[in-house]
Amino acid sequence: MSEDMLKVVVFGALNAGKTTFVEKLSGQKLFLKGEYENITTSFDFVQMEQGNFLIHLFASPGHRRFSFMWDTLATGMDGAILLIDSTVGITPVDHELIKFILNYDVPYVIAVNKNDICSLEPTNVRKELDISDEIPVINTSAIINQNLVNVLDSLIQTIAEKNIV
Ligand SMILES: Nc1nc2c(ncn2[C@@H]2O[C@H](COP(=O)(O)OP(=O)(O)OP(=O)(O)O)[C@@H](O)[C@H]2O)c(=O)[nH]1
Ligand SMILES: [Mg+2]
Repeated sequence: MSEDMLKVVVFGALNAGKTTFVEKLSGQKLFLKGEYENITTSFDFVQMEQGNFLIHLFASPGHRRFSFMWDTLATGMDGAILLIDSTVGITPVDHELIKFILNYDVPYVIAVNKNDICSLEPTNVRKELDISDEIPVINTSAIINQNLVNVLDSLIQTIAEKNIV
């Protein structure tokens, strides 16, 4: 990790809200948006400042057809955000993505998105995904920018703690 730059990647199943998350959190419209019928067919990237850090914020394509890109995006990441679509619930893809992130051994947080129309209890999410109490699980709504900055701040804090010990 360079001193003040963090690479953060948002993962999540198809349609979970990753592109919306990146745009609302950063307050930027993506300059390059590879989309076909609203499905991301490339990856999303913005650069933003948060606290003392310059964040290189990426989001992966959710469609399984583009899963070959996940490893490329994950290379060199300092932390990950797993976005879950609360209107769909926890799916096999979410289980797969947790395993994928764990394999990279980086701090991660879980955002349970679309909280404006549906919500899942964080305790149940933890139980279903079989993750420890230390992993932050935060209800978000990307569309109304609810709790997005809290997700990023929790991740930054977890990354900072990991690098102290
Ligand atoms: N109600 C609601 N809709 C949302 C929210 N976030 C995203 N959406 C909607 O969900 C749909 C998918 O959003 P995207 O941001 O394109 O999802 P994505 O995860 O980037 O999709 P892929 O990259 O194709 O996997 C769009 O219609 C968004 O407007 C949210 O928090 N609440
Ligand atoms: Mg997308």
